[in-house]
Amino acid sequence: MSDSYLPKDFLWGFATASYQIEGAPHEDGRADSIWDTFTRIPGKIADGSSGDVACDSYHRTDEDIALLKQCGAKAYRFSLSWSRIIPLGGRNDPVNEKGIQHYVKFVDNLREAGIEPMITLFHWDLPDNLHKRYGGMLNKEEFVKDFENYARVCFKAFGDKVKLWITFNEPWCSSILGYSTGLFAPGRTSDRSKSAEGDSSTEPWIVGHSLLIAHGAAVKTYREEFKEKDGGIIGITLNGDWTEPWDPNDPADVEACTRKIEFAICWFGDPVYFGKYPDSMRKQLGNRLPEFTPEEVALVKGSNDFYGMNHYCANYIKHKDTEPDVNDFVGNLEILYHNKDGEAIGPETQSVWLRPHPLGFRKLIKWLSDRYGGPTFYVTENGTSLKGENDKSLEEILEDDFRCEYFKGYIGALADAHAKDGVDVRGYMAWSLLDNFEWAEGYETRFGVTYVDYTGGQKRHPKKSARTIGKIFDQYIKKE
Ligand code: PNW
Repeated sequence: MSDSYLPKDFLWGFATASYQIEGAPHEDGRADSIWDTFTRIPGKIADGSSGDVACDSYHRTDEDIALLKQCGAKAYRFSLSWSRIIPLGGRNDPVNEKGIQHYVKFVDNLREAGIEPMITLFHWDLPDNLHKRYGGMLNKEEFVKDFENYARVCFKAFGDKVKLWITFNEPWCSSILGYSTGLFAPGRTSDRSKSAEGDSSTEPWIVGHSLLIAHGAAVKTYREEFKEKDGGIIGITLNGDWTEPWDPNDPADVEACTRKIEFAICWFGDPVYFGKYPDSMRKQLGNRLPEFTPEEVALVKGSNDFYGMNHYCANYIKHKDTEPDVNDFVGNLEILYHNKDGEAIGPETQSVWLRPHPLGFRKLIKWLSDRYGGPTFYVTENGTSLKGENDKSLEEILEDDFRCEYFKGYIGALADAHAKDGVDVRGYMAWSLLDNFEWAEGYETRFGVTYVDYTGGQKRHPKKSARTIGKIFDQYIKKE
């Protein structure tokens, strides 16, 4: 048994996102989000599916809460569908009372079950109308005002019951996957160069900037109008992998490791903690990376009450000697799954990008803690898919030892980071409570601790990992 531990009031549970689980896209006044329209474009989703039904969680809130209780979860992180709350999205558009009531009831039921709600305001499902009306996240002036208005509507409706708020989930994904590779909605790529579609050499950086300013504006609103009365905390959730050098004896690879983290995480982390973009990004991107005005610095710098950390895996990094491509967004380097000696960073999973490497979790959270002056962390996502899980029999799927081992490794690494490295971490949400709509991969990739039978009426079957996570936390959380 390890002598590491997690603090007494440690809050652990599971995470999901509205578009990935809810279904019911046209019920009670909800309008399209960019993911509804994106999934209708042939070829965008691996299995041609959409979130139209997903886990049917819109109709099964009681079942989902029962699952959380069964697992022993103390908290649940979920996102609100902006399109249910303000279907047309904008500050002058009507608020949909039915959408609000759905979530009020859900939050009440969670709390009655003794489960602490953690709300993400934006997990990628922008009201489609805002994208069509003015270009959505590309249009900073309009987007910031509309997001701030939406956030205020949510704080007003749920602020007395919800104490943990996240503005944006993984702005890197919205910016890069939505506006550079085009793998995610709204799917702008400009086929990697300038065209009528857009300009992937500038758009992702503009979108990232809009998201940061919108985050800052929503936090300001919360602090000025709600914090004193409601007493909650608010932050942004950033994703990012740990990096190890391809050749540890090559200083250029070692340097490239830091640069990779700066491009992936510090792109958003540095503005939030320091009020500026990393020098490595400015150097490579020049004036394609927007500048912060003094007013924007004031909004964004210091805007996190806590750091929301999504983390899944690690990579090996090899520097490049060539000039960076105009569409490069990683920091002019190669991301590899094997090092110079042919050693794998971790086992394969169903997700090409995901190779588990628990020690990298400990290293990254300590690295971030050092860089940002020891902030409070909530791990807002961590989990894994499992190679070939979809092709197995139900009995085999429910014995998900690979996932159990993943959680043992990662939660142990987190306890080490806390107990041995002094990292201030207060919570952990596993991704995910349920198998769900895995974006461009459709339903073929499963991250749930609960199997969802998509052809059998969305019936839920808890896997072994659903019972294991609580036991792991039991070992680590201090009793007094
Ligand atoms: C996160 N990548 O997304 C999201 O927050 C979840 O909605 C998602 O289901 C989960 O991780 C599992 O994928 C990511 O390509 C999607 O590096 C893609 C990447 C990273 C995170």
